[in-house]
Amino acid sequence: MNVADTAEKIKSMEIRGAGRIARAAVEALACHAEQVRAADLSGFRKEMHRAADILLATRPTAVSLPNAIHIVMSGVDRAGTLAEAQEAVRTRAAGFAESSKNAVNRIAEIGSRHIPDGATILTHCNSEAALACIIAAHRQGKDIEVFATEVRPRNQGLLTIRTLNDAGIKTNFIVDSAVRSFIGRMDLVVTGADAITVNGAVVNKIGTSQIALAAHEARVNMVVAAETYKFAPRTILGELIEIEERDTAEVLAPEIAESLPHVTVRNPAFDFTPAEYVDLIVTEEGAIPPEMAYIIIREYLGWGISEFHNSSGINNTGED
Ligand code: RUB
Repeated sequence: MNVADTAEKIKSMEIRGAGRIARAAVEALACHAEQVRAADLSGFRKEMHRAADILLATRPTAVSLPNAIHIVMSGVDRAGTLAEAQEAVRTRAAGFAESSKNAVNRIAEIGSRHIPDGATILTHCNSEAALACIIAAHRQGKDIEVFATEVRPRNQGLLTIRTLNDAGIKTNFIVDSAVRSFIGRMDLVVTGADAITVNGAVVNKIGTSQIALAAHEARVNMVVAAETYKFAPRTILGELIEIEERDTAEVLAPEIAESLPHVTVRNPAFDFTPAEYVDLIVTEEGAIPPEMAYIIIREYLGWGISEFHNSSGINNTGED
């Protein structure tokens, strides 16, 4: 799919979820590289950066998006010839898509070991990585039951219960505000992540932090399933993860909102769960405590603090 269509679908959330957004973005870059008629390397770079910027501007929170684009664009920036740059986009985009799928499979394998036979699990939003763990545990023959939240305002819970139903997993569908009423019955909470900061805080769908708090109070383990490209390198420099505020019409019909001049509707799409409320992060490289986030950023994303010297952004680091 081309860059404009992909960007539109990401904005409108037809393509959503951090992993899927990242894969769609690199596929769009690969498609763009095929279509661009550039006379030379510098023209090609310019065109590719323009496309990357359009994709980067779609949604601000999921760090998988800039991380995936960085993987492809650093190949463009390092290439010595036009042909090398074109080849770099092809191989890096395909490589990212492949490793992203492998990462989810590996997370499923590792995460499912943390789900005991007979477990009741709460999940929130619609996370490919979290559901992969749950489905893998079910396929191993474990008798599990899931509680899935509705996820106001966009109701991603509907996607989750369809997937769980199709997998033949016993599932309960609850409104978001029912979490604390049921949390005492859970053995585990399993969610995904849009971003993980250097101090191990997990950014995920709005409501995740309330669930983590309820789980902490009830002494229920909170497990986050997240590929290493969900870790946010630039938080090493103190950069904050931007929490997307979406259209208020998702929350309240404009005609009602307009009739209430003293009411301001807010619609943040994500929140932060501090590391102290997260027991484990399951990555494709293994299950880690959130405090190990810096190591993941340095070892697996290849970004240490030195990466940032002479670097003003992902478009011009010139490094992998
Ligand atoms: C999706 C969401 C998911 C993470 C992880 O939010 O918060 O939990 O993106 O998903 P939205 P995955 O619906 O607003 O994109 O594991 O699939 O990457």
